[in-house]
Amino acid sequence: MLTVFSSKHLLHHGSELKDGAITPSFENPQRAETILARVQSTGLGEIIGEREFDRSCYIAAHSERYVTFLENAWTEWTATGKTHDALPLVWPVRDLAIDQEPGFIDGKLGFYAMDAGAPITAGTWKAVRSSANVALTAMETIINGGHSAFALCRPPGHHAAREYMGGYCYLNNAAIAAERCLSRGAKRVAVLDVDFHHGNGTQNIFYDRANVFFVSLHGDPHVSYPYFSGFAHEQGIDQGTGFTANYPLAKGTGWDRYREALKNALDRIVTYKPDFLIVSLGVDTFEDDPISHFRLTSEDFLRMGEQIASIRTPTLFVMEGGYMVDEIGINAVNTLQGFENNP
Ligand code: SP5
Ligand code: ZN
Repeated sequence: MLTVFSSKHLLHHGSELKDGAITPSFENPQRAETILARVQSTGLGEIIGEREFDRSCYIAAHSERYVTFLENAWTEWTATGKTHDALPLVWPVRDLAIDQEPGFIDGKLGFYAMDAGAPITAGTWKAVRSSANVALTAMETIINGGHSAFALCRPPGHHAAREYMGGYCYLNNAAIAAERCLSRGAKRVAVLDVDFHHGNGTQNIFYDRANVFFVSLHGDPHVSYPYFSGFAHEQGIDQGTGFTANYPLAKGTGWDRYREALKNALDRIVTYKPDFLIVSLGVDTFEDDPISHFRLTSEDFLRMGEQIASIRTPTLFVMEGGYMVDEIGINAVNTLQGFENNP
């Protein structure tokens, strides 16, 4: 399988608000480097760099003003004299002014963020852009006839909505790739999100759409981040009704229960008959992940890949979360090898 990778991800490394303290983010550069090393040591396939894409590709999935914010945020932040990471402080919840962009960076950060888990640093925009370009480059190879590809994206994307960042995510790489293949002639695309956390951003972007079927398996939001989305009753709206499917799974879910939910999700995707499948590949479902509570083993990721391959659809894997750095490479590449091994 072809891998697309950009070392520009190294430009992004920051902190997050976690358990009441600002600490180094779990989402660190070592993650992508470990996955890359595993791609190399297993001989998964060719590794290529990313191409440049026009900003209009990002605006297909995000608002223009949000992309402008991401482009300028670090400059606006440092113009106030600060040199440390930018994190939001105040949010427009419920009865507050939710539609009016503030004129000052401190307000903008809260306006365009769902949490204090997506720091803006000096290199963030360059890395974020390269991550989206990695997904677009990999998507392009599939549009041009490839059966599968791996976009080794960092930072991840699935918590990023049309107009906000959060959960280590800024641009939604999977959503940007989905919009790209639709604009290149695809009629229907399915996004299967297997990250431990609900892909609230991808759901937000496609919630009222029938040409993107979004399916997510994740920790039950009653007890797991992002807490405010991913419930089973969220199934889409207007024309998109029935084209979002959520499988919240209990704390401690292991392979037996996971496999059943995945089978059900894949059956629904087959019925939808997508031209392309995009897998938001988070491996934070691993038993030793430091911020999650499913119980998948490294072996289980092989089976997950095999199961995904069984639907015989051109597939783009987009890297999302996974924080057990020692094992993240094995688990991500096991999924890809499982996919390739399924005859
Ligand atoms: C892409 C992705 O996987 N983003 C995840 C963002 C999760 N951020 C909040 C995590 C809070 C976990 N708190 C549990 C701490 C256990 N010590
Ligand atoms: Zn996650």
